[in-house]
Amino acid sequence: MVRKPASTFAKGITEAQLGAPDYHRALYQHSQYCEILRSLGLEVIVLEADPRFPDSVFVEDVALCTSEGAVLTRPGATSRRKEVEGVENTLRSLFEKIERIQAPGTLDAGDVMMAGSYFFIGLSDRTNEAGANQLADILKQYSFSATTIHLNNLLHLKTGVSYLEQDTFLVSGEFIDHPAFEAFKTISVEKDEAYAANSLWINDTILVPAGYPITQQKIEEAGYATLAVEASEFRKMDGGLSCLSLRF
Ligand code: CIR
Repeated sequence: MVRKPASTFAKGITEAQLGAPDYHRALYQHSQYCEILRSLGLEVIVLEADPRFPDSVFVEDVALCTSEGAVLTRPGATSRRKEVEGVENTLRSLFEKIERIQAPGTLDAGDVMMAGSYFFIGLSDRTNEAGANQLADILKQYSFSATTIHLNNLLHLKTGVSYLEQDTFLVSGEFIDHPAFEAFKTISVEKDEAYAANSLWINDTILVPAGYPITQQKIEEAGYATLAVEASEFRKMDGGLSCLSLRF
């Protein structure tokens, strides 16, 4: 599930200092992203843009979809809190079980990394302990395991870590040699290419943001097929490839 970029996209939250995004280029990159998902065998549900919420294209943050049920989040940024309403009806038509993170908990699902039946939940400026604990309890009811992991510098856990299936994590910055991932194989991302740490496994192909050749090559050398995907306008607003979709 994706949501089209809003005309107000450039008014969203960002610390990237890369200048304002070009809305028309963002629309184009978003439609290309959807095409790539379709070409890899996914059905794509496209929600209409909502100009009241500049960050609403980053739909990953407002819900967590699992094989057992979906969880509506309570985003940490108050300007994003009502984005949840925009996905709720569609998720209710798709999932029998829907849970919700409750105040005082906050949680952005960009902080949640699924690795099989195991979930890592990042504690960040957006996700607090109450939110993470509520999610861990819900996941345990679903018979999944969950553990929390503290973030020092990153916006979201998935800004710095991606699970590439096959017991392999792509890791950058503070997550290189992090004990949480010591039981897994890891591919490390160099500092200059940190944005590519948010790469996305889709049906055995890894989508890597375009312009990060060293990371793309490392992923290929580990035996994966890759596709480079243009995401420059989303990067300007601190979003990566995973942030643009809810996958289930
Ligand atoms: C925000 O600051 O919330 C958005 N501008 C970017 C959200 C990116 N989402 C993600 O990493 N999952």
